[in-house]
Amino acid sequence: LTLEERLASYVVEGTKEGLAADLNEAMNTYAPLDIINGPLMTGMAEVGRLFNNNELIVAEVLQSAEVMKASVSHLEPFMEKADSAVKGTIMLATVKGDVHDIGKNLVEIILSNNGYKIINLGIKVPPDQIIEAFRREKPDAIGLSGLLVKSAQQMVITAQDLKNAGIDVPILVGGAALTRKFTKTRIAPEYEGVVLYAKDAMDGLDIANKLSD
Ligand code: B1M
Repeated sequence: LTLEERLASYVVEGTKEGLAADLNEAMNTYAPLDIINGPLMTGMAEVGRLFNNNELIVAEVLQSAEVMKASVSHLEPFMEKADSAVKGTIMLATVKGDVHDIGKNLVEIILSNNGYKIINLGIKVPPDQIIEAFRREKPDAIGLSGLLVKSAQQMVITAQDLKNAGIDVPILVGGAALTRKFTKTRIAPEYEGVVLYAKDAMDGLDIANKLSD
């Protein structure tokens, strides 16, 4: 197997044996984030495909998730960090009913490495908890992540509840449950603030930077 194939296969097989050495080798050629977005995500897409075909069970997918998390932790110290003043505070949450957090945590790493203070509320976060934390922390924007189809609907509910609570800061939405079609009109036409879709963590950073300019 090539190095790229081996990296993808750690995720698919859910094994960490040899992972650290191969990640180190990959860093001779690739930037840390490109290793995640490239071979590791290829592996995760394959895990999704196998899971969908009932060829993997939840316990096995959890092991794949562990490999992905371990890889991100291993690569994190080598990621570029902007030495800038705090550009703003962003609150992140995986929406109610959804436990997927690898993507959200990657967004946290990228944003915090690039000058944002992040308040990560975790997973399965109901709207009232987001509202409560918003009042306490007063972030400049709220980021919602969701990977399940029903999470897209949960974002609509969350945005409505935020509006009803008088909140109007920008909302950033992302996660595999969404596509470019999830614009403000689709998610929260009546929300007073902007609602923007980010396809990945770097896109999320670009949007945050545009908002803070
Ligand atoms: Co789940 N799962 N899972 N799962 N899981 C999916 C999402 C699924 C597509 C797999 C499949 O069937 N093909 C499917 C959803 C089907 C659907 O709704 N259409 C699914 C299912 C069904 C389920 C369960 C219901 C299974 C069950 O119990 N029967 C269950 C759900 C439990 C729940 O949430 N209530 C479940 C559970 C799990 C595990 C716990 C085993 C594990 C998650 C572990 C964890 O996160 N701690 C897991 C995993 C790992 C996956 C897949 C295989 C991989 C997800 C992942 O981590 N990708 C996933 C299939 C897939 O996506 N290919 C699948 C890597 C991650 C880096 O990407 O999160 O997309 P992602 O983040 C990207 C972008 O989306 C974006 O940036 C990141 C890249 O830079 N992004 C944002 C994400 N959030 C953002 C926020 C932003 C901006 C960008 O701004 C705020």
